Amino acid sequence: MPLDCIVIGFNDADVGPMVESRRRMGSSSGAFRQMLGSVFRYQDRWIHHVNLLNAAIHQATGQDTQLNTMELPGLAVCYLASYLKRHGFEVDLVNFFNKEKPRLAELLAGRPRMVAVTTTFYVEPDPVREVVRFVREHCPDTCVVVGGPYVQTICDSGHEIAQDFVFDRIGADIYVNDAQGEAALAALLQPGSEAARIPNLIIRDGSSSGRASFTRNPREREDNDMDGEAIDWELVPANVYTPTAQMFISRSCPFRCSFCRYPTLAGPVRLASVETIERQMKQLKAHGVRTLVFPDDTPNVPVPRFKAILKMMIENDFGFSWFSNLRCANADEEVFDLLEPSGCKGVFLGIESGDQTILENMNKRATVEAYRDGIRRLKDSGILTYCSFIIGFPGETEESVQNTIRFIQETQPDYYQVHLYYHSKQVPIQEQAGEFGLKGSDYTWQHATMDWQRAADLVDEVRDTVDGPLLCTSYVSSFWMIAYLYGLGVSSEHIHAFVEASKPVLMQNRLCWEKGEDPSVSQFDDDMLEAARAIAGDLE
Ligand code: B12
Ligand code: SF4
Repeated sequence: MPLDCIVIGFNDADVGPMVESRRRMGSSSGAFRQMLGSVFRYQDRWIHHVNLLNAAIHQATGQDTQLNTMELPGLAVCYLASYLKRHGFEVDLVNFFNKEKPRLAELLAGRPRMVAVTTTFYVEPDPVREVVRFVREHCPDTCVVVGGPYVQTICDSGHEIAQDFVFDRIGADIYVNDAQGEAALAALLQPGSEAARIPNLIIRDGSSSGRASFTRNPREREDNDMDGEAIDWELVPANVYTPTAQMFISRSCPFRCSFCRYPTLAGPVRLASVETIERQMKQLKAHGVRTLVFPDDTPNVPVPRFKAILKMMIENDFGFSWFSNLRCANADEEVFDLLEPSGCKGVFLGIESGDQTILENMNKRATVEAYRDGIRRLKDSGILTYCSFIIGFPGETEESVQNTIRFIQETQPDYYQVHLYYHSKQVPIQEQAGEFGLKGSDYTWQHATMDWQRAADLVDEVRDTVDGPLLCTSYVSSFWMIAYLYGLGVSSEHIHAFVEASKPVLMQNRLCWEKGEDPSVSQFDDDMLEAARAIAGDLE
């Protein structure tokens, strides 16, 4: 019997073309400046932070480690595979496309009825296109369905003509436009199903006058049950999620930060019950998982539920080490007391600014004081603190940036990242564009008190000035890299030493940009080689 469906996870495309396309935008956009703070240049190639570690380990020991943060189990593939299997379908999954191409080719040789391609982490069509092409090459007749956040982003942002252009480029048969989409996928797989009757589908009709055309079925937001449809880890091969698993314990976010679109895209807040989470943790524990990552944006809200989860983890004595986002302004003494005993090792704090007025403009519903207390309490408990900051939000001034610098210096988190404000016209602050004199979008904007060029210079100033906390790359979050390496048995000290040794390589980007030269490191310094050797030792 052929498989009903293969679910395909992330394709980690070469970051080089994206850097170069941003470079071509030149000084008309902050996109390239932003990128210079996110990637490393090594032997004339642009690479992500974790690939810098691979390169350093190779230089230090000769080993070819191929570490990759995106190897962590993709929640979308695990969720979709579990959902479809629970609904009676024969399904297999490929978590990380790059490493599993030979196995995928074998699976495709069995002529599956359908292939579902996830798009969680893409911001451009080409990596999805590559996956679709691979599928078509190996199994031309199968129905290729693409869904997930990138499809939703395309549908949310462009005119239909622009959307059709991207869909045509990707080359799938059907797209699912929904924050969830699993019910649509299951409906499509039902014998005798009629695609035209399933909500949220965008179906390729064919091409006329050189242009592909698509039919859009009516929109109807899915609202699948967080408990009834929680991942059944028995239905996912254990090698995908050991030794480090990710767990999503809620959907959407109860806040409305004025720079963020996530709550609108994700819909109403839905929470998994503590019993469901406990059941899943028992499964994960039984299969040898030691480290957990919760990618939920606000796992600690509502606070009573979060406490109940932490107490449940302590009572079960799971012994997991775990990492997550945390809104530390929404934690009381009891939460701080429960974190360490429940196994919390590190938290990502979206602080965004050390200036109260900017926090209010952002509608963060947090005070600088609460942030200070929160970081202090976390540090007292020995929990790794990783803080993220935005420079250039509407209302930002020279003085508010100095407040942010002062905040980082005084609170001394372990790690921090700082990035240039990115303005999507779909976020709530756009409604106040007149009030703030806000014009432009993406990385090219200006408002009454700053423009992107000055903000980009100030991002550099923060990086130059801050002393103590370790600088991480912005966006391609090094926090997940830290959790991933920790899960593989690398000590916190060795990760720290590697990140510290990375800073001069990252700073090279800017020095060379200022001189109009291409940066390139080909020989690492002694600190980097020592850090790489230590990590290689931990991995053995
Ligand atoms: C954790 C996370 C990360 C981690 C990933 C760690 C890992 N290895 O998994 C890190 C920090 C590394 C990361 C990096 C990036 N991330 Co990120 N990340 C997230 C986060 C918080 C959670 C993702 C997740 O696991 N969700 C849980 C799963 C279950 O949800 P899901 O993937 O949406 O899948 C559901 C549905 O969409 C659907 N579905 C998914 N695929 C398909 C396919 C089909 C056919 C169907 C029918 C349905 C379907 O099924 C699932 C169940 O309902 C999201 C925000 C969020 N809250 O979701 C951002 C998010 C996915 N990231 C985003 C971005 C932009 C990035 C970066 C590109 C940032 C950057 N500029 O570099 C990088 C990309 C990585 C790379 N190397 O290039 C964007 C994506 C926007 C988009 N695609 O349009 C998001 C949505 C945040 C945002 N609002 O901007 N990220
Ligand atoms: S930034 Fe985080 S807390 Fe704020 S609305 Fe977005 S997801 Fe919620």
